[in-house]
Amino acid sequence: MKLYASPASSFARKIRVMLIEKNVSHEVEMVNLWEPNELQKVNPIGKVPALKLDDGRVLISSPLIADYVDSKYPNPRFIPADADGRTEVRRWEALADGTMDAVGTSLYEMRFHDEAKRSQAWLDRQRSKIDAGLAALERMLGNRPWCVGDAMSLADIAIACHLGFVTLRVPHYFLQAQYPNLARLWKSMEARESLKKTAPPPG
Ligand SMILES: N[C@@H](CCC(=O)N[C@@H](CS)C(=O)NCC(=O)O)C(=O)O
Repeated sequence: MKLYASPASSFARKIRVMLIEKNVSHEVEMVNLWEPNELQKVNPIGKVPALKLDDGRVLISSPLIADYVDSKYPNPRFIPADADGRTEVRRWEALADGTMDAVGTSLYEMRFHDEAKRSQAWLDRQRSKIDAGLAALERMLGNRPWCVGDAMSLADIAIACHLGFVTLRVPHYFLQAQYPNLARLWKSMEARESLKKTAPPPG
């Protein structure tokens, strides 16, 4: 099983963290997304993460890959087996991923357009999604230690990975005093070995 990832991708980091936490043997191929690379041979849309299975099939999109990893290696489970628990974890993950999509969309606008050509209206639109997404997650978490139930789930993993990226690349989007509940969760998650081993590189 080979995971295509990039060092900074928080979507790929979700899967890397799961595999480490579950102690599943795997290979990681780090791809430079901005140079010609092998990724398009396995994923036509050229995004990480992509997981090449031993039978040659390739899974793309972190929620699908997370689903595969969690059902194939259920010890420990990060997505509950029961329908309600599963939906709840997926609900959090969708909001965390969607908020991160808006971060990525903003960064691509800044990367591919000189300042004069950037659409401020587009950036403002994305920023309002980011602010609203973080505010909703902050409210949902309240003072509980975990997003769902009484143990770590994919919801906590997704939030920690995305906040790690935001804190490094656009720290002014996530002012910790503004989001104390998320900051507490993020700090406790960052102390785990799996998060330490997958930290995005600075810069
Ligand atoms: N919804 C996808 C998002 C994946 C994604 O946006 N990956 C980014 C890196 S964080 C990527 O590969 N971007 C390269 C590109 O868009 O060309 C998932 O959950 O896997």
